Amino acid sequence: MTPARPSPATRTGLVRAVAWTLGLLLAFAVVPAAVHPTAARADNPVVQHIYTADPAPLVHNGRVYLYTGHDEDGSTYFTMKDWRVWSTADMVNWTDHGSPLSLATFSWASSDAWAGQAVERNGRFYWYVPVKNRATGRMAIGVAVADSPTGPFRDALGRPLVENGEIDPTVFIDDDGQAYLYWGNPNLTYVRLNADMTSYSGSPTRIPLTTAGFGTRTGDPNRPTLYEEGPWVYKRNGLYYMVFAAKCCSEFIAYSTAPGPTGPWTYRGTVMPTQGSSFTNHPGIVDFKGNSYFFYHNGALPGGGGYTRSVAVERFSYNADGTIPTINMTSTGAPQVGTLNPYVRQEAETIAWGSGIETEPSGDGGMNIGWIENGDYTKVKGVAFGAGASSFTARVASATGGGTIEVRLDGPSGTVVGRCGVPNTGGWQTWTTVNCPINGATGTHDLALRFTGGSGYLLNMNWWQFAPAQP
Ligand code: FUB
Repeated sequence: MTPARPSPATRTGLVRAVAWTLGLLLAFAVVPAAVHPTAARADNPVVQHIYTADPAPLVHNGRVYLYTGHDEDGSTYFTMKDWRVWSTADMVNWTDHGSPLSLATFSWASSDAWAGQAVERNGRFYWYVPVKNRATGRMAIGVAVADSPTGPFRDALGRPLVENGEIDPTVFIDDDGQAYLYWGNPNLTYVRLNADMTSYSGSPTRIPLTTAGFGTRTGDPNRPTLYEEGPWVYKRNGLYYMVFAAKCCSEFIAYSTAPGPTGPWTYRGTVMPTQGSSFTNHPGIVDFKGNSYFFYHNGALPGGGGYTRSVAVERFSYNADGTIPTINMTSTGAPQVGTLNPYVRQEAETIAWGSGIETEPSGDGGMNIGWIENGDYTKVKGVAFGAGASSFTARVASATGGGTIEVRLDGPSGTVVGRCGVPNTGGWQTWTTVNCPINGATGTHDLALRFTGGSGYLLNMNWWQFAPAQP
């Protein structure tokens, strides 16, 4: 790292516009948070420092892992080179796990890191993704494997798992252990995966796209049903659900159900209407800590649109008969489940809302936040200080004059409860620990870490932790 840090491509425009937008959001968010400090709500979209797309959530060991694509800044096509992983324990504070899978993982892939899904089986994690096969010029489905939900992932086969020129794999493992891979646009195909999850038995089979099964599309004689792409298959109370992006364009989210994993499918209607400034959408559904969550994407961030998308989430409840209610996009998102513990180490890249920051792999372990300038901040929600905190510790680095971390309650304009100075440490990855006293942090509050100093980049942060007033 050099002292004069080049701006990453992701920084231009997006973060400044996010800061501008946040001013509007705060007008609505700050007052309710002060009145109901424990009823924290997430801000959609889930991630603010890069564009994300094609969400695929996975529940594992008390966390939701969210696998996404990554739209490049200023993109004018689905110019996607890598995938990203995020996770949360409370649905509002999301940890950035970086990019453990990219086109480079697949030596045979040339482009198009599009919509995939990761599943766990026997302690291993299998991530199915569509990419373009350099040799054939066609879209194919690759599979990567890892021993952890955050990777690193490696190409399991060194070649495509299946290839028919189509995209958007979803994987479902039935109660009897039989796994199914579904994918397709314009067709919808499935194949039975073997227990190794990297090979299959039998031939890929087309699911009949009937109007009874997938609804009626008008105006396109080549595509008589609503099915477009992005299938998401799961089972609930003995009923099989296929949620998918419908019609084009713009897409909405629809679903069908079946008595078995291979059908016959019956069209059930709309999950999410066409909304949100992106002509595509993509579903992902999980149950977590007693609630159901619907993930999708839109163009909600500044500069956002059909090729610069952002993943968002809503909580929902199934109707008594198992049907899915209509879910609308919101900017508030899902309520927080539980609180964040400030007395254990928290990653700096665990963020409910960030303004101006970027992330990068850290030489100190995990990821760190960086490219921080005067006025930038991160916010986490629902921090349970209890009887009170006495001090704040942060792991920091700076190749310049450093800056100050303002520790604020309730938001970036909220009460300052502490200030921590950060010196020049000799490099952006030369890490030291700073500590400062805290006064007035009691109860449960949102917490903002606001960075101040001169011009240019101030500091990097890897983690932070408070000490309780009475341990
Ligand atoms: O993100 C690239 C493509 O756009 C996905 O594969 C489709 O589902 C659509 O979201």
